[in-house]
Amino acid sequence: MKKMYPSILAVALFAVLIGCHHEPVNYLNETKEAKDARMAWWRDARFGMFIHWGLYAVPAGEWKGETNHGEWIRTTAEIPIDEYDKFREQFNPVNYDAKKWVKMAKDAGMKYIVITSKHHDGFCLFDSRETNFDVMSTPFKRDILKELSDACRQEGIKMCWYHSIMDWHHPDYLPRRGWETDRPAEGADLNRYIAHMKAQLKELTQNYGNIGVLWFDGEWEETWTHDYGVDLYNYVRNLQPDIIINNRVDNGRSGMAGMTREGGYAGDFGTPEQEIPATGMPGTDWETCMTMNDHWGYNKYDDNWKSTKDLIQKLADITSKGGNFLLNVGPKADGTFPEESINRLKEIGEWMDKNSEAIYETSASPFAKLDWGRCTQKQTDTGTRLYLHVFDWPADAVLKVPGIFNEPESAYLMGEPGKPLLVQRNEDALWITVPAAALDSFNSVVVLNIKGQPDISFPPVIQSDYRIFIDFIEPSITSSNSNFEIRFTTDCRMPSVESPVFTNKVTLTETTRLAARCFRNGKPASDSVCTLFTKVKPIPAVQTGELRPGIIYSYYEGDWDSLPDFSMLTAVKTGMTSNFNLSEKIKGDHYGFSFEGFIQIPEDGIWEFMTDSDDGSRLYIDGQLVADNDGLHGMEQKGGAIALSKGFHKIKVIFFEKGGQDELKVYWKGPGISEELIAEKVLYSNK
Ligand code: FHN
Repeated sequence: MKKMYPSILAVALFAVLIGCHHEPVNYLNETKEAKDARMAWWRDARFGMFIHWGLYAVPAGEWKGETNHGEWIRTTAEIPIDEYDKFREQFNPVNYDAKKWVKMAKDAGMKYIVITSKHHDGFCLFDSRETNFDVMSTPFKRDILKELSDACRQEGIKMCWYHSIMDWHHPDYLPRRGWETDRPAEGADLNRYIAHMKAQLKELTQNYGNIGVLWFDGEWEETWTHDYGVDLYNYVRNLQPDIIINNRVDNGRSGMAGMTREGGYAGDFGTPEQEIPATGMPGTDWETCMTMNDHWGYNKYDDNWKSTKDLIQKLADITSKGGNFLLNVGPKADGTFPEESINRLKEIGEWMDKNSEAIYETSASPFAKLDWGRCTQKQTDTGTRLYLHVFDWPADAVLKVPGIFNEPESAYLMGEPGKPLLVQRNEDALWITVPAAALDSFNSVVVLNIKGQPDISFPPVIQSDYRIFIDFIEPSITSSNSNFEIRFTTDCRMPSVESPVFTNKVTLTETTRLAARCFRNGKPASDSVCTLFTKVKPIPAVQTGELRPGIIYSYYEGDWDSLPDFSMLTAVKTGMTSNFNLSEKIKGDHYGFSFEGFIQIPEDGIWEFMTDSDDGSRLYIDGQLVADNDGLHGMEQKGGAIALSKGFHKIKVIFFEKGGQDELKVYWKGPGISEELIAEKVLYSNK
């Protein structure tokens, strides 16, 4: 039988196929060097534009008379899917001009744009082969993301996508919304949805040129697992190896604080939302995303706009902590930005035109805290350039930079290197003589060049469990430099070389304003720090009348972004419950509780109470607010302390849930009790 040899074409095709097939790479094993190279442009950029745009711009926040909706309107207004889909017929942004959008971002000093390719509602702003629920099924019939990515490429702006894992439209996504009786989940297959999502992500990373960041969101529902997260991270990286992916691809994010928990979760940077971390986090990449008003998607009634001054100072604050700032615009249904957004972008751009050197390619401040503003820094050939962002211009025209031991090389106002400012050493500080009037009403940058790497000493840290005490309190005072001597005063005056030395404790028996400062070789070596400790009397136990186990709950329903005044609302139902739990809820979102009763305090002392909740909560003892954990957020714990006498005290906890995960835990801690959930056995009511 004739030996059949494959044609050369067949062999070549086979070779190509073999050559194209490569084992997927597990990028979680990426080296630090490789990640640093990939993240470099993003770390240098510091400032980007977030854009939330979609069908929700059509109702613009309003539905049946309610006007506080945003991009969540399909859920917050419980709009049945067929009714929501009708917005497609009205989506015709005839004034959309991608080049204008990109120019506004670029002129504002933004280096990248992250736009919602698909938000939770499932509508796609791009021409997707995988669905008809996209812009091509609207009267507009143009691929919005194609036009935007082309404009970005022309202007040297990085194009990035926000893509929601949670999808309220695709029949295979699970879970359904609690209120969605019109969409049974029978037959839904989450893995089939994930295959659909991956197919769209392939379109988004293959059809629109190089994409800078994939900004995932909607990862918090119980169906989205760590395994799915790691798989999706690697899937996208294998599509475009140099892409950057946020930590919402996986489920390791710690609520709205946004950082990634320990445990090998995927994601290249943390995503604090609507908040800025209190301090920098060396070695951690993070980006704060924030709205200009109170909504991500356009709401025509929302006029609670942040001022340009506030936004510029937030940019400096974030950059001084080593983070990026992703500032949001919610375009209108006609394709234009709200005027208020345009104006703020323009004013930010005017500031950036003069000061962007103090933002781009900078690293975090070497100082712990500066009373008058912030600091960013860059390395120079001979040392370090410090950019001093002065929010509060010194009335005496002397800018005091504390705790710095470097020799100054020069100082000048940003943009005026030819006009040197006088720099003098005064103990641990460098004093810079500046003009009487601030350079900029929002944020004036003074440049200080110093020799070598920053040699900064932080003020001491005054520590104690509480700031209140009954009989006495013994705060500790520590310094980051063990060679320093710590001296203190008890009236908040700046400690001097004559002040007493702190050895291992100081006992306070009266209300005291404790100040501390570091000294080196008998000379001041840092700024000072001052903390108030207050002597208090325990609140006497209350008269309760006859008690029985359990507390009273009142259950409410409504759409809130923060805790309402439940006393002004009518409860859907009330009753007795054994503890602070949500078991009596009727709906899965848009509800709230008020719990009231008495707690039995076993002995006199300082008692700490904490709530850990998603969304907001507050705790009161005898009518006094002790734990304030209000707001829209993931699980977050906040607490406070109060002095109580042994016996019964009133306790009240209020809680609200808007949407997504919901949970409430209430803890206490006190003499003989380490932090634990408040047990049923100490809760009573007299009704
Ligand atoms: O639910 C979304 C919300 O609509 C918005 O997209 C923000 C922006 O990061 N992320 C989620 C809320 O945390």
